[in-house]
Amino acid sequence: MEPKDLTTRNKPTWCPGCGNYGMYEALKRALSDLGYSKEEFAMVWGIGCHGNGADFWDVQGMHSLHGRALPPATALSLTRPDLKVIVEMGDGDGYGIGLSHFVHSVRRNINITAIAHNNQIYGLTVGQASPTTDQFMRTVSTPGGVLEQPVNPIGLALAEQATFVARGFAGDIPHLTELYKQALQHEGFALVDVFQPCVTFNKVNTFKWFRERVYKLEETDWDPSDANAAFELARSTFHSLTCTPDECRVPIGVYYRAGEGVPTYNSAVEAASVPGYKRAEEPRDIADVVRGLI
Ligand SMILES: Cc1ncc(C[n+]2csc(CCOP(=O)(O)OP(=O)(O)O)c2C)c(N)n1
Ligand code: SF4
Ligand SMILES: [Mg+2]
Repeated sequence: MEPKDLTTRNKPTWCPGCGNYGMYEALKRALSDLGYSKEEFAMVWGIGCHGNGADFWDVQGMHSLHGRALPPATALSLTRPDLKVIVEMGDGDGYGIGLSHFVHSVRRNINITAIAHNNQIYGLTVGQASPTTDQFMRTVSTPGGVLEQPVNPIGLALAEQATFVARGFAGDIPHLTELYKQALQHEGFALVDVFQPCVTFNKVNTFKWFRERVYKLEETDWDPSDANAAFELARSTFHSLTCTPDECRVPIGVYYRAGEGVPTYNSAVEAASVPGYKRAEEPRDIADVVRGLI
């Protein structure tokens, strides 16, 4: 399967220069490089500009509701363990209305690769503040500037014992491709939060803004097996609206990868492999249970 085999005849409707192009190109390359066939994976999208990718990908899957990509993906992951399930979500979608699904999916360690198109704005609905918009940024919904601090998705995932957490940048397709490959090979919940500049509605966090600030963790002495260090990194490198390239550096790469053997929700459902878990001997009729209660 070549990257071009994953493309429908529909012409993408994204704005010229949108970060979604780079993100989807990287994912196509990653799937092709790993030798997937179309029968071996499925994709679930939320609603947003990122979600319009559903029209441009020739794959099996589902274009779900705003904020609700993870629940149907969870069902798919549990009922079709033979599939690699990939979720594409937006920052408004996955970290706003869908935040609880995100947190619970992480703590369950459900076997899903979740990719966040983090453009720090509501793109599709024309430029309102999202949960990851920089504090004090003016948007159409926050004319005086955003008052509250943004959600920190990397920190949040790590606080919930995530087993794979990475961050990418849509402006570096080869690097992002490698991150996707690692995430897709991970057994359990893998988060790849990707800075995806929205060239139309986010005039602050632009390609240039990120190019001046990103650096690659693997080019440092970073140890991705240290969850506490990853959490500290997520907190200390949280960028703000006004920080200069000297003041804030933005790490991209794998923040944390757990060692092998952490049970997934999928393996728990399969029982036995989780110490201490005991499956009910016989399935009980729900009517009997209710009768026992009254
Ligand atoms: C339940 C529900 N609430 C609100 C909307 C309207 N809506 C559609 S997309 C969107 C925000 C999109 O922002 P984001 O998730 O960041 O995606 P982007 O467009 O930036 O890729 C909203 C509020 C909706 N479709 N459904
Ligand atoms: S509005 Fe922003 S996120 Fe949406 S297609 Fe245009 S540039 Fe991309
Ligand atoms: Mg967005």
